[in-house]
Amino acid sequence: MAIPILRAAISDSHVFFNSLSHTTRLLSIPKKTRLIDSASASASASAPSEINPLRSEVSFCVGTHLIPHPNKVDKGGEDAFFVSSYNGGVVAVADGVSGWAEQNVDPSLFPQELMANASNLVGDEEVNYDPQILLKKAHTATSSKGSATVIVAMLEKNGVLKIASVGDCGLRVIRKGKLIFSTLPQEHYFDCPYQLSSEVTSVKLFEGDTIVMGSDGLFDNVFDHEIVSTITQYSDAAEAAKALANLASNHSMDSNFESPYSLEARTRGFDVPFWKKVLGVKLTGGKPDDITVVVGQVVSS
Ligand SMILES: [Mn+2]
Repeated sequence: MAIPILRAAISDSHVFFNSLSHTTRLLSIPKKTRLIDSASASASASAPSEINPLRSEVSFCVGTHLIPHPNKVDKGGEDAFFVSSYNGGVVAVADGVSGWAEQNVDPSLFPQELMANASNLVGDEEVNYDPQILLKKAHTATSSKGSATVIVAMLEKNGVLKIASVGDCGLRVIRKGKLIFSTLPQEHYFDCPYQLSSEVTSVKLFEGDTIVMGSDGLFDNVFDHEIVSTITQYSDAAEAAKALANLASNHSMDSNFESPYSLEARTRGFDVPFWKKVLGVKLTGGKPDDITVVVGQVVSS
């Protein structure tokens, strides 16, 4: 049911996922049998569409692209993500916290296992199409040591997108060439003890809308206006995701680029030493990181 697109947690399949970047597109998300069960609270949302055939249903057409940190190419980096065609489509990104490497823990294992578990649990009856419950159950099922920032978005066929997020992975919604929704980065990690106090955010999407989801490697290096202009240039979701990832990668290695990251750092009082400032040196530059981009186009299904 779910199509996990993860870098491998098993070393045997490492090579398969080890390409510098990979692009996967669900050209058309296969029709799924509607989940009908008595426990489903979304039954009220799904039943009327059966009665009213004129109501259009939507789903995601998804393109993805991942570029690992230049120093972590051999292992594929510490981001993980999955895409599922369940219901209107489910997309998720997790970014492992690198600090675990100091304790001899591979920081990539936790986000990979978390995403694999989430991908397996997408259709779970108890998850009931709630991204927060999905994260909670996926976390409970994860045994790897580590922590991550994570975002999950689930599209219902009526166009309601439900988002749960911990940390600074983000999501943007673009409608008719304009940014109409943005998640706010949070200061904490998805970690033990599990805390996800934030509520699930819902956004109503319509055919023609595009979502851009990514790890901080995207949002630290690419401004929202660049995301919007890139999205409007590409009709193909996979090409759009690749273009955004490449833009983020180029900016991340450009020490002169005034990146969202460097602006934010200066806002928070981080800067080059005073004696350098006197010489006209500014804190600039992108931030090298793993870069994951998921582009979802809302199409009628
Ligand atoms: Mn990151």
